[in-house]
Amino acid sequence: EGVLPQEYTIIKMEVLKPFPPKFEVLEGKKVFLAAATLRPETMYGQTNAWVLPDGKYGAYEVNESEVFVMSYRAALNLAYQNRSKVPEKPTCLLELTGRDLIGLPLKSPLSFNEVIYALPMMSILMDKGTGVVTSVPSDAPDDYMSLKELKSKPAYREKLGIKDEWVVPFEIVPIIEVPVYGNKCAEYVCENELNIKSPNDKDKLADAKKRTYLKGFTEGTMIVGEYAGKKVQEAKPLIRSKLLETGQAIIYSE
Ligand code: A2H
Repeated sequence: EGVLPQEYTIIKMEVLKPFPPKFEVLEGKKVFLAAATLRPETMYGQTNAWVLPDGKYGAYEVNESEVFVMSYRAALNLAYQNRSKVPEKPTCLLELTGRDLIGLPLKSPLSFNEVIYALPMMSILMDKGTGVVTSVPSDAPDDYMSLKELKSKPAYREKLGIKDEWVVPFEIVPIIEVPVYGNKCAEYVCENELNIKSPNDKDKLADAKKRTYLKGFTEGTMIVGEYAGKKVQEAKPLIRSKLLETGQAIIYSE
């Protein structure tokens, strides 16, 4: 943990109707999985969302019509952040586990995939961000390795109750060009540089994250979207502001 607060962007991933039976009390509301990211400029490349199967989540009413699904800790933090516009005592309308979220169809801001699904990731920390992570396998090593594992192991999918159509059709979407690493920077670093075999290889993944994060941010160029051709450094604040202004995201710090 650093000394300075980390400034995240919470991406509002809308849960599509019809809701599952368990969500009955949320009928008539707009429900979002609230995913915390440091890379809002990568949202074009989303292929799914990640949740921790055994993680505890809640559906928190943040205003008259909107509900955010996230950890209790994140709901409390948000309530004390004025810029978030979340009331000081967020009401939990429904207690959930990650398992209840797996398979939910989502519509997420900027994503080229119009519908994506919530899937399990075992390395999610419930005491960081919201406990919900948006998956961008082109640029995030964790996302790349976890999606690869699910895609390549039908028996593992079946064990977890994951339907093929939530996983199999989703390919890496190139969104940023990085010198040497190319436009699937996470794949390049995981396969060619570090030869990572499993999403549980924490040490190597930490190294992969450092490499892709630094190089992607300092040397990357957007190849898609409104700011195609611009450096990631320039595009990031512009894309973030737009997501915030259009109500598709909110600021979150911890
Ligand atoms: B990032 P830091 Cl494209 N548990 O978003 C595990 N990981 C979490 C999390 C949690 N509770 N909450 C957020 N994260 C992930 C995009 C992305 C991210 C890309 C590339 C790198 C990257 C798409 N996933 O992060 O420990 C989220 O993944 C690598 C640094 O606070 C979030 O940003 O520095 C990042 O970790 C926050 O990590």
